[in-house]
Amino acid sequence: MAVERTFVAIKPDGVQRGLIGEILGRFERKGFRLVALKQLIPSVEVAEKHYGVHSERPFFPGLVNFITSGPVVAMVWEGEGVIASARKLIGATKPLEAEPGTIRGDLAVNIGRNVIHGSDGPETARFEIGLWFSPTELNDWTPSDQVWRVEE
Ligand code: DAT
Ligand code: MG
Repeated sequence: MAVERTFVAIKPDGVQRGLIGEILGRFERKGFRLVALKQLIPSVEVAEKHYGVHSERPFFPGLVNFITSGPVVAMVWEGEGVIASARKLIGATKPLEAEPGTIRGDLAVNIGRNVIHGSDGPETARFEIGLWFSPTELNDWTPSDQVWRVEE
């Protein structure tokens, strides 16, 4: 399985509800590597590009309004198969359909307040990492205990 990078963001509801530590901890404990992290209030321009595929949907204006309403914690996580695995950790888009044990399954009830975003594939991951981060914000590093997570 290839080492990949994915874009993950804790949405304003997750930040406001004090869930940053809880969510970061789940990715850390799983064994993925944090290669970028920042808190920002996204511009409307970034939000509209980020959710561009949904621009014709009726919920789009509300979604952009919500995502720009306060601080977001933007991250890039790295690891084997991290793109699909992060989506599993996050759970289904509708929190009431998300399995217990997933972030949305454990921590959310409403589709419009589902706490977290994760890229849905390799193309999206590349696009979203480039949209939210400059290359100099991404840190290449190897955790000192990596040998206990990954077979060489
Ligand atoms: P995901 O965030 O799981 O990738 P998505 O890409 O289909 O889901 O939609 C992006 C976000 O838009 C989603 O997290 C919440 C919001 N959204 C999606 N469908 C919606 C709907 N029917 N009503 C309100 N918000 C919706
Ligand atoms: Mg999506």
